[in-house]
Amino acid sequence: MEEWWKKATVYQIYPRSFMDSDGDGIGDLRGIIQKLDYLKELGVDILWLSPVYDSPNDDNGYDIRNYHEIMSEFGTMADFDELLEEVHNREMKLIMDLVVNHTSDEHEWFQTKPDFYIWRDEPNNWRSIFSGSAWQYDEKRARYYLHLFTKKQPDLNWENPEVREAVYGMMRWWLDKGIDGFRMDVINLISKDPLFPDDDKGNGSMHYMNGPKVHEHLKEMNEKVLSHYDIVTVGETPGASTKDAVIYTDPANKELNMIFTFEHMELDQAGEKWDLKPLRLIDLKENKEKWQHALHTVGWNSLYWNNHDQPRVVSRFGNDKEFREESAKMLATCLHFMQGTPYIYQGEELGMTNVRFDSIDEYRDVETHNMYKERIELGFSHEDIMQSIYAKGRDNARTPMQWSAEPNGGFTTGTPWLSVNPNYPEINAEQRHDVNSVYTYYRALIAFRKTLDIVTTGDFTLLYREDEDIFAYERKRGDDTLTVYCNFSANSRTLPRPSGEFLIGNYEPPAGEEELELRPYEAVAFYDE
Ligand code: TEU
Repeated sequence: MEEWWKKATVYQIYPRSFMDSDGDGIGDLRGIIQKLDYLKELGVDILWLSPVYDSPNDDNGYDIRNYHEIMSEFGTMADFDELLEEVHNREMKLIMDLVVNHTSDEHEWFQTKPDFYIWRDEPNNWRSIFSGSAWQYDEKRARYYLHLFTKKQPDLNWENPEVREAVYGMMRWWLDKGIDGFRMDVINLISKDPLFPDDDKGNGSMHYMNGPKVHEHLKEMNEKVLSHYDIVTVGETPGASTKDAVIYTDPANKELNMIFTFEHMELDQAGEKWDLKPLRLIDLKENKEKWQHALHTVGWNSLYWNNHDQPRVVSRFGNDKEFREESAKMLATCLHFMQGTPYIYQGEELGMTNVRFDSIDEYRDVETHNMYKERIELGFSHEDIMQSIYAKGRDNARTPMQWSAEPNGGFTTGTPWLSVNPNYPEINAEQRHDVNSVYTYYRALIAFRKTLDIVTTGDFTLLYREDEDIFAYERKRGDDTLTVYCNFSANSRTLPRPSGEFLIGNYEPPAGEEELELRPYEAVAFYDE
């Protein structure tokens, strides 16, 4: 089948925070429909919806109660069908989040089919990714069930063939509706070591990340479901190495089209994600280079800085104070000219930033609250914990989309479920009318990907490897060269001017024939045909 997703750009929508059409403070499907022209104008090809299924929302929809119903706050199945039709009318595609490592404990399966889940008489020492033990005692069954995430997200037992058939049936049901693919939530956690050994060095993850039967299960899923449709699949795979990625994405293996690596999201963490450490640009460069090389001509990369679980990249790797617009555009340039399919997370195209609420009560995320309680008990100070939340908390990404300078950023006429970032009067989507805005810049980058084949097919060479401020690389295809220079610092720097024509940059085109001065957070791309 044609690999149309290689030239595509994906836009991730977190429906709860995208657009509220009915004033209840929660984003919804009709709100998304209202904004489809905005997305079409941006030029993105594929929309990925975070979960919209019926859910008690312990983890904002990643705890599914019924895979065949729409969450009531988001609308109805009729709204969904209309959304899908309107997306297709605009020649875009729609992919859904597939959450099948676990369900909600309120799913009918958990109530009536205990064999669908994982039970033990005694817990082992594995830890939940969201704090505490990964095992919860169930009074009714007098046994412990496994939950790698919250207590309300029991893990499915993929060893049971009935579980697999039930999941495949559900997937076919959505694909037959005409959706264009899946983003598969923690799909590399579905196979656990059947001995459930204690983990004396870690939290247990080595016994379930990329586990013993994960490739067997994915091949079966591909054969029985995916291969029958012209779709795109991306696996979310924390802890996957480049070696794992080759196995998941090499088309000869018939598993997935691409995966999300987490390695570049862990370079600014010391121990757990909450233990902060500054990013060394050299580490980021080495890491991106490794992934570019490992999958070139073998598999396929996904490219991302942001999603609903990560802080805003302009606050994280850029400079959201003095150089917000410059650094937002620089980061986009750096990512979008690499090989792979880029993912833009809602608001990234506006240069939206992290948020700092004074009180823990203003936060909504279950991971943040669990960590807060745990660390207070461990003796961390409130101030220290808040610093971690400001830097890494998931609600940084989840504050509502900033559409305009109207109250609540034009997101809702009611009270938003999570406060809007107070900077909405300056940072909002009205910037799309400004030719120099972050939005307009993203639009141009998205368009280049469609017209310049070298972006999709060219090979990758890292330049100035030892430089601590400059991320520079070359893409080559035949005699053509695309050169990208990105300044990750507020210092000006002078480098030899690359050959070819100036293609795009985040300042006025640079002067100088031999040399090129890179201004603070400047990015430039040159194309030599
Ligand atoms: O996230 C999986 C994952 O590994 C997370 O632990 C991620 O590393 C963490 O959120 C970072 O703080 C997926 C979803 O993207 C996330 O929203 C869900 O909460 C989680 O699975 C459970 O479904």
